[in-house]
Amino acid sequence: LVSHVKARGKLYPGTSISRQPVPDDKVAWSVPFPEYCPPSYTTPVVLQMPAWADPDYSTFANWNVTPPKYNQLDGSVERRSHTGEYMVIENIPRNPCGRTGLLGRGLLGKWGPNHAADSVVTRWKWIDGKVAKKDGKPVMQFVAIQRRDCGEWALPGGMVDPGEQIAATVKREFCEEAMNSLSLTKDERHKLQELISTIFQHGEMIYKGYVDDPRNTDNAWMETVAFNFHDETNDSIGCLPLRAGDDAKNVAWLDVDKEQALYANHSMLLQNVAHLKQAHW
Ligand code: RP5
Ligand code: MG
Ligand code: MG
Repeated sequence: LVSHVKARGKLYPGTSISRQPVPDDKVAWSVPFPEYCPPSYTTPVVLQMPAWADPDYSTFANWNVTPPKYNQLDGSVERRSHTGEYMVIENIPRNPCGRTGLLGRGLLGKWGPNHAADSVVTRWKWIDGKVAKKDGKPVMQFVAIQRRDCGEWALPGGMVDPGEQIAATVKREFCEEAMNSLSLTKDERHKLQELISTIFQHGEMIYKGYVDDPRNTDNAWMETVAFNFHDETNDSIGCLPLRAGDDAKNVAWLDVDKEQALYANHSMLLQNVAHLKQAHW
């Protein structure tokens, strides 16, 4: 596993809580770190136990709550990790990527892996009837959304609902965030879903695993499966009418380039796509 960096950011997102600093060489659990005594934080929303969150069975009020079935498919909730079996110590899972400087679940609802799916929707960049080139390589563009929570540009993506097929999550989240499907009438949404289903038929999985998400903690973390949907001729995906919606405040075609700052480890996902298509990076 690649060491996480954004999951060790000083301030926990949306709070004034500071993580205990974890130096690069102390991230791995196997390295002794006797001074390690991080603060604990779980957002009040999660503690109120909405449908998407696990109980906080570590408190006295919930002492008799049975812990989730870790490393298993727990009813319709996927608690297995893409990274393999994770450690569970006294019913609390341990981040497979190492220390983050914070205990608890932070903003995440589930103990252990919180599963998401992302889409990398791409086309070639055309200028005056030709594909633009940089350093001799064709330049790609991808659909980016600007996240409402932190203002960073990111891939369209979101949480897998219990029992939901990942392919369905990818399409649903793209429609919600990049096409504002939630504001459409039922009929319009149906039409859009049909269109998206044909256009998104041939996706290529380009990543499956841990996400270096700023919301991660020692006991809860993001994982994703990401698919690339590429429009070779700029006549299907390439001309979809984009409109930001739900947790996205902006949507745009951005150039695929290593200088483009993106949320979490989304830049690494794009790098995979650029490599696959032998495009400029
Ligand atoms: C990232 O958070 C994933 O890669 C995905 O893009 C996103 C899912 O969370 P929300 O967009 O629902 O906040 O870790
Ligand atoms: Mg969403
Ligand atoms: Mg999202």
